[in-house]
Amino acid sequence: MGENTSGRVVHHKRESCLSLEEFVERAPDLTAGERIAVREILESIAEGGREVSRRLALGPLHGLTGSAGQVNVQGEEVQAFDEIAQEVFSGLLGASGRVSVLVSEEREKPDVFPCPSESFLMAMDPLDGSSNLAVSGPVGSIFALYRPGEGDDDPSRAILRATRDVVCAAYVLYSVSTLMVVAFREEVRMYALDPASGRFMPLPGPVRFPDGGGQIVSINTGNYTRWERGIQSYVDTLHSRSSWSARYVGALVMDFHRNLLKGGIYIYPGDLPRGSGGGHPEGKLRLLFEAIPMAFIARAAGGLATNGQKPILDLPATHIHQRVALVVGSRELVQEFSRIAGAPEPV
Ligand code: AHM
Ligand code: MG
Repeated sequence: MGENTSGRVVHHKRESCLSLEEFVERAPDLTAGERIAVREILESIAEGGREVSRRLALGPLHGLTGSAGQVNVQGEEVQAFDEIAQEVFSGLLGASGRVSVLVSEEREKPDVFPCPSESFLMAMDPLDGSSNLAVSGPVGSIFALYRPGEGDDDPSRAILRATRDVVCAAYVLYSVSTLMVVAFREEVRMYALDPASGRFMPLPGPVRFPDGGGQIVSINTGNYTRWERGIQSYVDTLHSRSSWSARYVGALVMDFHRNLLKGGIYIYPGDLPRGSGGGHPEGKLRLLFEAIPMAFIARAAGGLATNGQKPILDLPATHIHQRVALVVGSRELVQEFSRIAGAPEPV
């Protein structure tokens, strides 16, 4: 239910909407205890999303659009909001008693929290695309939830071993509206924040990439001369066509979300150093904080994700802050990319 632009309340078809609680209730392969834990974690993410959304809206009034003057473990400047979002989410997830190990793009080492009962390991990027804040552009928060393995007390090793056992992934998109998108193995659902009640209301679903795969390509072509030949060939091929659209916001959550709803592909390949620019030979994005969660959501929505060689969800994780090339989107467009770029076809 919601209000349309004329002030009239819109009723979505009840049967196509699932509350967060109902969605967790029908998620596959969870024990009764895990189901409760997952629901509480998602409620913490919703609460954090609401708080971050509220503070982002006030950002320009508080002068919070630029750099906090610190450097994070990736060697990048920390925006003030990166740190705020980190504190908001780690505070709520830590207090939930359901996340035993939390790794974050903003922290070099894992946070470890006491957990009395069923608990999960989590990786998060608390605020992705934060350079967009300087222009009030969209940003997002990204999460993946892993089932702990047996007998590994070292938190870093535990999460690296668990990355192939994603239970649930989610993102919060802060844009014209604040949306929360949640995926279990085979289904993706979407929720919109009602600022008046502070509640995330279910939208009709499930969410799937549209039939045919779409025509949108999101890639930073400013890096063209730094790419290997296969990526250049792919972009050259696009330019010889009449029917495709380039769309690139420079915030993964926004670019992915548009492509999920409209049909498209997001690509951030490795790029070689040029001149004084450092480049990202292994890719810019991080396996744990960005690639795995988006790959899991894409697969649950009928799409695919690869690093150009292997499916993202099959890659071994060797380091918490490991970077990776990312190609993610509809099945049709990722398969086409692989054919043209000369990469093995992802399955
Ligand atoms: P961040 O984690 O430092 O915010 O960087 C990740 C972001 C992605 O959201 C976005 O897709 C990409 O970096 C944009 O990079 P570029 O500006 O090099 O195109
Ligand atoms: Mg990021």
